[in-house]
Amino acid sequence: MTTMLNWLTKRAELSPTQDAVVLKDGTTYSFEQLKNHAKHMAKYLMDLGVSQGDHVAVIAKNSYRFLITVHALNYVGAVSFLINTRLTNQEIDFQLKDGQVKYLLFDENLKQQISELDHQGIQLTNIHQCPLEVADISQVEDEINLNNKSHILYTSGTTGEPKGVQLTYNNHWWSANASLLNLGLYAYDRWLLSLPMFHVGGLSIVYRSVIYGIPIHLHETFDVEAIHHDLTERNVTIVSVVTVMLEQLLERLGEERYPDHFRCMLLGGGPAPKGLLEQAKEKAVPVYQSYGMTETASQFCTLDNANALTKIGSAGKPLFTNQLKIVHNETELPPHEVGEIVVKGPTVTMGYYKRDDENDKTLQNGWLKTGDLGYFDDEGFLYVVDRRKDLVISGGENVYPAEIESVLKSHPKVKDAGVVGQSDDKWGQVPVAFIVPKSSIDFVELEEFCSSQLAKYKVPKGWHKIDVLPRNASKKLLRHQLVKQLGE
Ligand code: S0N
Ligand code: AMP
Ligand code: MG
Ligand code: MG
Ligand code: MG
Repeated sequence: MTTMLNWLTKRAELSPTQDAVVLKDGTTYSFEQLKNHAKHMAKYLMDLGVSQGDHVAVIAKNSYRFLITVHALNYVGAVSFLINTRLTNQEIDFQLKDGQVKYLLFDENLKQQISELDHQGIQLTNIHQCPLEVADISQVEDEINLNNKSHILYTSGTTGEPKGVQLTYNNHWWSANASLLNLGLYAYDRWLLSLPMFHVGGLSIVYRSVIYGIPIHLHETFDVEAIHHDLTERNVTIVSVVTVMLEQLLERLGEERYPDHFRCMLLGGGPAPKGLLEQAKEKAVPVYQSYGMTETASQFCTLDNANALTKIGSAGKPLFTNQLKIVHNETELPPHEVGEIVVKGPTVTMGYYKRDDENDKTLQNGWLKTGDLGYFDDEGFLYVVDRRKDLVISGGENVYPAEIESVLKSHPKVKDAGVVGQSDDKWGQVPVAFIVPKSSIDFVELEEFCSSQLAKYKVPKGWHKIDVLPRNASKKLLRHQLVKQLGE
């Protein structure tokens, strides 16, 4: 068992007056203030009965309160389920049940939606109503056990059923340190957080901030103008983005240039078109392309800026703590041969919650089979060529065709359905559906049917009628043939 002081406690001891957070309106909170707020919230939650190891869901958009909540739950020692606010109630209900959640903490602004959830047996708490002062917080535990679970974050699965990725403090600790050993640290660093904190891309910035002792510029929404302002006027040095954000920021930048102290645009969550990376290069924007996933607690490989020009399209090398191999038929492949990306290291998940079969298949001797395909070049730089089975990424959000197909097939007028990704100028890719109807069918009706059950970004954006879906002898859907029909 390895214990440490809670990272926020330690940070507040080392740098109490340093800014922990800068909000869009300029309000700042120091690490000492953030610690006190988080401890008060922890005490309040403990008084409600929340205990160490309890499963606690949080449904919130980015805000200072959400940040406090993340730290408060660490002080309690609870296992936090950070839930994507774009999901429908049906999708959220699944996670609450599957995760055996006992408490649900929610954002004031989402009150209406929360009231419609199936929250039987789950205690609800409005995070904006937790008092942040006065209580005696001396009893709040300051030590963390690095082997304990801190989060369970759901990702959809190839079979259509979402599964919870279990992350420990150890995973976050090593992730923050692996990033540090690659990007380095300056006393004046400031990390802009506009990615949602319910995904690991946003969450990992929360931990980097307390471990490194640098401020987060916390944005509640993706507001291009406000981010541009922070990058050009407020001394931000690093920002994490997905492709669609990079695209919009470059457009806003126009002929301007970011100041010299802006040193890293960390790009993750999916592939980026070469043209966009070249455009960034022309504008002298220091893009660091990365490869990572929820299962690796954020970036696993990152292309440093020194190689950004010569290795365009590569996701770099595995970070210091990490090992990666390319495998086919249990054999490790030499450079330039494409195979499955298999990863090992202290940031890799211990497995999916309650999915023993899946864990036996994907996690062996610490090596995680990602399902993604890639190759190394002669110098050990990784190129990701295809994503885990059929995954469509729309604006950094994952869309699994199987999940949408199972909803479509449950509609009484649908005999069979196939979903694939189609290139999209704005989102990178969007899902489109091929439908074999049972009887005469109206796509508007199907669209509404999907919207009632699936997050908006998962609802097909294109619809095609088809007589029969291409399947192989064992009835497996041949999605690449559908993709061909789209002329992709
Ligand atoms: C791109 C975002 C910000 C777009 O959201 P925006 O502009 O706020 O949209 P809204 O105003 O809410 O809605 C407008 C309309 O757009 C639709 N919509 C919104 N998002 C999408 C989407 N993704 N796809 C399709 N449609 C979308 C809305 O439904 C609405 O529609 P209408 O008008 O019809 O009602 C937002 O999508 C966003 O935040 N995306 C990023 C999500 C994310 O965090 N992805 C990363 C996940 N991966 C990881 O966390 C692991 C990798 C990682 O750790 C990492 C990632 C990036 C950078 C660094 C790292 C790292 O390793 O550290
Ligand atoms: P998530 O857990 O939601 O971040 O999804 C992770 C998945 O995104 C990975 O398994 C990959 O399929 C995909 N992905 C991440 N980084 C890249 C990249 N650089 N290029 C292509 N796909 C990526
Ligand atoms: Mg709803
Ligand atoms: Mg918007
Ligand atoms: Mg995702």
